[in-house]
Amino acid sequence: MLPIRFIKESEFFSLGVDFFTPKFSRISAAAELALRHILCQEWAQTSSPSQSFWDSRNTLSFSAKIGTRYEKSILFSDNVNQIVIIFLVLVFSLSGCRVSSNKHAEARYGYKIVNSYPHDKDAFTEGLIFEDGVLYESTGLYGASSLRKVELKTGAILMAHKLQEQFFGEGITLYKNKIIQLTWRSHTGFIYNKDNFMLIGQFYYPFEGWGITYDGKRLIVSNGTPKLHFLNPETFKEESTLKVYDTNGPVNRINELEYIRGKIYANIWQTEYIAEINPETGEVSGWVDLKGLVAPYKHDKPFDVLNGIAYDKDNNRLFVTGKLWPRLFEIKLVRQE
Ligand SMILES: [Ca+2]
Repeated sequence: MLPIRFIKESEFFSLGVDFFTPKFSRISAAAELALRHILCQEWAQTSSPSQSFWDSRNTLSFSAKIGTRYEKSILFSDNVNQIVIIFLVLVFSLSGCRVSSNKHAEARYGYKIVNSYPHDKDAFTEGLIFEDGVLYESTGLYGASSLRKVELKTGAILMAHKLQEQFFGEGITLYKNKIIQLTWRSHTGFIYNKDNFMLIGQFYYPFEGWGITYDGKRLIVSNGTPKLHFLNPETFKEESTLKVYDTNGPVNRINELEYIRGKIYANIWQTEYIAEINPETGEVSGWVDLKGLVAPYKHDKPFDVLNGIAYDKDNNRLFVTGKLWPRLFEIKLVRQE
């Protein structure tokens, strides 16, 4: 079972709440969780956003289709917490749904380790790609961010470019002969010549930068929310967005990305899961569970999270690693029943 994901303000819109009032931000954690369950349940049943809103007088209106039943409720209250709890009771008494309902419509994958290779245990891995027999890696943290060319078999750093201290390196991808690198909160992307890491340009984007990949037409950027941004690779203008969801609702904390044979693979920050995403619909078609991958390896400080997916398209090899991990793994996905 996947961990419960809590709502943040930025998620409210993606959950189908049309209007947001400051009052709403002050609801208790318990009420927040209850609301999330309502919306996720409804989302799972209808695969379309609910119609709900809070107006300026602190009134909640919510329309929900639960299974084959359709109910519209308009509730008034001065107490937002109370509204949410009342509504929770109302919805579940009408529908007979259980909050803990957890369908597993997505494919489930485990893994088999094919090979493992040394990885710089001081590399706070934020981006990873494979091209022409070598890895390219982006590392984060202020003052330690870099772009690297790395030999697969030895983990040796063949070439490196250090970012200025005010930049926190994030995802990278390859477009033509250029490496494009995101930064976390600087709204700045860098464009390098792949062969010599010469900086040949930079661009602006109005959201946080987490992961990036390229589908052959557009850059796909994650920002830690369920929303993916599709950018023109020449102009960096946004062409569309896509909301990612599974049967439990929107999938938050989407991090490092890799486009592999028509699907987007995404690390989910602070979990040991990779989501396999349909780029047309945003639907998660599979979950890869990588629990235990790095556990056998000793380290002088705690490992950070799984992060970094690279694909060798010529040899159909899949590589994964993590932040401060001492190993990088070639794995095969194993379908589970
Ligand atoms: Ca990647």
